[in-house]
Amino acid sequence: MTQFPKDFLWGAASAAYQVEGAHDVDGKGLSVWDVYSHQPGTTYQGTNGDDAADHYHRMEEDVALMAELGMSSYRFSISWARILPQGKGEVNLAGIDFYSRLIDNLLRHNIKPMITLYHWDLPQALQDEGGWEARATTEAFVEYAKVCYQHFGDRVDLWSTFNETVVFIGHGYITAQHPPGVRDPARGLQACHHVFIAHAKAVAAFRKAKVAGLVNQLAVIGFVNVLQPHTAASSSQKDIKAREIADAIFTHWFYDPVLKGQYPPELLNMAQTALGAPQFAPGDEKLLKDNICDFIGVNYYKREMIAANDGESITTQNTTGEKGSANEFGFRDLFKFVRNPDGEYTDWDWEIYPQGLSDGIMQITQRYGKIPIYVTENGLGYKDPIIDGEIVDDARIDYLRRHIEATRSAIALGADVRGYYPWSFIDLLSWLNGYQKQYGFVYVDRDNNLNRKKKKSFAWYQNVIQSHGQIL
Ligand code: BGP
Repeated sequence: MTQFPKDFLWGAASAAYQVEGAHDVDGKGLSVWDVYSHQPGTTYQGTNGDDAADHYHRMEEDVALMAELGMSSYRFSISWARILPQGKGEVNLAGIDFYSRLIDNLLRHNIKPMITLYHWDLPQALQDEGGWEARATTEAFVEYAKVCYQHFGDRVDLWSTFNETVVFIGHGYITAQHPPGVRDPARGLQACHHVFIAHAKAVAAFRKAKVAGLVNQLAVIGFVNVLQPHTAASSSQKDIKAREIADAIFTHWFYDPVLKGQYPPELLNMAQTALGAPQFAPGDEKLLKDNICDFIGVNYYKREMIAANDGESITTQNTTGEKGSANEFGFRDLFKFVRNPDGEYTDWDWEIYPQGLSDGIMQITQRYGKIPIYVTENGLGYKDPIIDGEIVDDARIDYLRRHIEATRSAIALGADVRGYYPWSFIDLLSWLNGYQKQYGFVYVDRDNNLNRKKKKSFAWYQNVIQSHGQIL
């Protein structure tokens, strides 16, 4: 049986807005999520991240739990507005201090930090100036990235710029479920282009700064995408064609610019003809071409079944009332997302399909060559049963076990997978689903002072890590 490589990282992931809380203390500026989640009707029962898991104040306790778990890496995001309250200009030293202490604590326990610079929490001050639609935001992002390189670059080897552009742009500008809550695909495509430009500029600045990481190895910088493999619902030509279109829109559009340095040409042409966007500024092509990133992070939760749409109108809303299905993304003439009649689904209607993780990794490896890949998120959103005071999350153990096996299969097939980060280390805020959708190895008692308690999966993952994947 294939072994995990010797240096394979066993991690877990989180994001600032979902875990930190302390949304307005110690000089932090407001982010778009701080503002948006306070508007009526935007989130599940009005939940927000004001307190989240209060990781900001309990960081040392949390890192001690990570160490007990045996994690060799921790993926977290930096809150831009904690570092630069207005998005640019004045630096908030209390924010620098928090992340600096976090990094030092991790290193003390031999846990490699992996930083995500942007996990959706744009400073509101920049949104007020146009957000990602404004070209100037790309410059503000580079300014912010450079502050992070300067303060943390001597200790952090693994960096990524953006998390899941398809989600924050798709929901921000097409389904209107994330800030800025717009329904306008042309504006979305322009905003999306600026994200790729901001990424390319931040990669250029990273290389120019020769960010060293620990012991003067050159640190690396990547990009994190959703990995959502598509399967044709039947072997009919029209479903196969529909699947190809879904791949081009949801996968190639988001991976090609950072791994090939260009958009898929046919799709770019279609978008520019139909919507007049994205518009390029002089030099953009070269910027993308010159700044291919070092690795790709993939977040995998589910696959999607695709069929040709024969003109019927589709509305989907799952049992929990969560909206945001990809069917709402506005490509109804081209294809539709269908349920797998034989599929295994979560309470939120996400298909559990471990093979999709290995298939997706192999699709990337085939399209872009053998690039380093990290599985930067993977996990089960679940209402964990509490039996006699114990959190018995067997379903999570089963989900993770099968997906770690799928990761191993991809390695056996020749992919260069270097780490696996379950979502999440701790129960945290689900953007649109509040605190009822749990993901962590560590439970947070929301009725009792946010106290931490280890779940059954904690001991299980501890064994997985200790045995380097042997006990699966
Ligand atoms: C990913 C995000 C994470 C996390 C996860 C689970 O798309 O990068 O931040 O939220 O999805 O999603 P949800 O909370 O909607 O279940």
